[in-house]
Amino acid sequence: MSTTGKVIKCKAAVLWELKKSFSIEEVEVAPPKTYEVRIKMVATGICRSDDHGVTGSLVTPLPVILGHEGAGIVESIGEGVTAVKPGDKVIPLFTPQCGKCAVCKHPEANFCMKNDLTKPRGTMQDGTTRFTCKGKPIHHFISTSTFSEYTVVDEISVVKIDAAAPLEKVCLVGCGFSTGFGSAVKVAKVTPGSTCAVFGLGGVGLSAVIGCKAAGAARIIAVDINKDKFAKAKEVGATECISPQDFQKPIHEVLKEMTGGGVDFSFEVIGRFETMMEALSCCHESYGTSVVVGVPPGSQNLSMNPMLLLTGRTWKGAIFGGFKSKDSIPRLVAEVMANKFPLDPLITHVLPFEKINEGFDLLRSGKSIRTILTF
Ligand code: PAD
Ligand code: ZN
Ligand code: ZN
Repeated sequence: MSTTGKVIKCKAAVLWELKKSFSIEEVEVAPPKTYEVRIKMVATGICRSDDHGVTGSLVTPLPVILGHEGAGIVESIGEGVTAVKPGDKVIPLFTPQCGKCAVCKHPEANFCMKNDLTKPRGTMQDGTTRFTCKGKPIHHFISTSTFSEYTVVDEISVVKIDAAAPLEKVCLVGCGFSTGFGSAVKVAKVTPGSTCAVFGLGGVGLSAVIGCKAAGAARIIAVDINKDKFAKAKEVGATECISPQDFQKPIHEVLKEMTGGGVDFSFEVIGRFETMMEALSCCHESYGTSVVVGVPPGSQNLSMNPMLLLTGRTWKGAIFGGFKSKDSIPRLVAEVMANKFPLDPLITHVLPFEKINEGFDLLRSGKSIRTILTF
């Protein structure tokens, strides 16, 4: 029996309060309105940014259905939708691409002004939610909410991908892989023969390593305090792995000594002020570029000495690896399917959706890279 136009009752992981476990609840998912799309989720990754939503360091209205690294199949579409149709395989976009705003029209920029990240309302573009649980409206999370059997997104926040794409794998293109990879190839524009340092070897950091390698870096120095991550880092392209805890002196000094003055490109893929400063300081004072990828704790400031920049360093940051989401995801999915990049090493665990809390425990204990939840 068709569900088109009807409310769907299904399971979703609801976060009622900060720092609590997810509750698997029966939720009602309203049909998509004009220019909206309802998706049956097939797989979703667990990204550290979801955990930032749980701890409150990424501010988002509660109660909420988190999750933003998913892939699924269109169940139904609202009026006026032309970009996708029922049955299409799709990836929801936590950074939309409206195609009309100043950012979308800019040839390089990607952080569409219709995003729900900087001033999150936790709603659809029209300001309302499509989720209800126990009679209460439940908020959306950065226009995606993939921790639900069904979700509704705006047409500007979804893109069609290849019908043959393995969704339980390419869901990572929806965030972690593209963010890390793009930070190297698109944001830093890593050059052949260069030396890179990547701080933080989670799913996003390892994807930055993959990007550095794809761009032809000669040395890729991977930095993490959890040495269990080193084998995987080497597998995807790191040439050396170091832990700051093995040295008396600050790690930027160690890196400068290792590289004769500093690396060409550095990446902070953790989300801590200390490591952002270490990553900036370890790049060469005259020509180094450092990219902030990790999401810092909300509404706090970092003080730095501008001399670090005055001598020639470049300090940048980007959401989603600087990629325009709609334009880039279908191509990245095709490249993954052509085995251009090693995505499999990033997936350490696959769990049924109901075991979401177990998946978060694996992330918090440093035992997983990416856990994929399947529906
Ligand atoms: P993760 O938690 O899987 O990986 C973080 C890694 O950092 C782990 O391996 C830790 O052991 C390591 N680490 C922690 N503290 C230190 C330290 N002091 N020194 C060295 N290493 C340390 O996270 P992830 O890979 O899913 O995400 C990484 C960050 O990127 C996180 O802050 C997330 O919110 C952010 C992110 N940003 C975007 C974006 O668009 N900019 C997208 C997705 C994720
Ligand atoms: Zn993410
Ligand atoms: Zn836009």
